[in-house]
Amino acid sequence: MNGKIIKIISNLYTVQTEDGIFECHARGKFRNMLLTPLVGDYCEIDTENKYILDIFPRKNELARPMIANVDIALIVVSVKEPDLSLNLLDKMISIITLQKITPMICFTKLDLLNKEEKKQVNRIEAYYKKIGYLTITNQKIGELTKILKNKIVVVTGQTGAGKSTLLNKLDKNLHLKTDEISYALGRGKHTTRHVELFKIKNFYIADTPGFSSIDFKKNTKEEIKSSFLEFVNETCEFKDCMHDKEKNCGVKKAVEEGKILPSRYENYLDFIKKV
Ligand SMILES: Nc1nc2c(ncn2[C@@H]2O[C@H](COP(=O)(O)OP(=O)(O)OP(=O)(O)O)[C@@H](O)[C@H]2O)c(=O)[nH]1
Ligand SMILES: [Mg+2]
Ligand SMILES: [Zn+2]
Repeated sequence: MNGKIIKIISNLYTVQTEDGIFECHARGKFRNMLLTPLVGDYCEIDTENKYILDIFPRKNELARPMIANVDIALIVVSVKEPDLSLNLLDKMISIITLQKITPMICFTKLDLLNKEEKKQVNRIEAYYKKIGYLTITNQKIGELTKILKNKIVVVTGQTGAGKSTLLNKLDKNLHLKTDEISYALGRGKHTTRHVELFKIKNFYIADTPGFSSIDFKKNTKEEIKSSFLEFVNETCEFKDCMHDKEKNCGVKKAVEEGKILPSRYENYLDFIKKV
């Protein structure tokens, strides 16, 4: 029978199939093949002896958290407490894009803003939507549920952004712990926290511990350039233009004309200077 691994605790694999849930062990063959079954893996199981027999090829795999076959990474971004950081948002979008996973942005805590600040956030959201990203706020749970239909979703974002709160809103029965500031310290205490895909309605979703900062790993300047969706449409004099010091750069022109959000361009320059 075929199924999906939804939870792993030490060497016990929880597999969801059409006929319900099976707790399975993996065969030694996976150790020999240097293949570690991951949460999100599609597999074939022996339901009688409760063994995983085979793992099907993955479309992608994420290292943090360890999870395979992710359709959407839902980036949870608070607009206050912690304050909105477009630098962190743009970095997460790029990192996720470069892992061949579709990013989606979910703004939270808009209720903490005054009218003027809210308008500003709406303008920012409209920009990201216009250039082609999926965006939502945590006040639109019905709409979010529709977008996530049949998807495997990983929730990611800064500590305290409201990830667990969002999952609890999506499913009233989850009762995930919220406000655990201790994750920010990350000193071993939570490092063994297991990954689990929760089945909510018709989609699967994994909560993850937040972080205070993240960084590009092994990515080149060119890759980072390619992950800025809206830059690709602009024409520059030089085909390999890095949109930095070059003359006749279409991206810089688009920034000056107000077509590209200045923070997107500044963050891009910041990222390529640091790799
Ligand atoms: N006002 C307001 N508070 C919120 C909102 N969403 C979450 N919070 C609060 O923000 C705090 C942090 O929320 P969590 O859901 O624990 O945040 P998290 O992203 O899971 O944090 P970590 O697990 O530490 O990474 C909690 O006190 C929540 O009640 C929101 O939309 N508005
Ligand atoms: Mg949390
Ligand atoms: Zn250019």
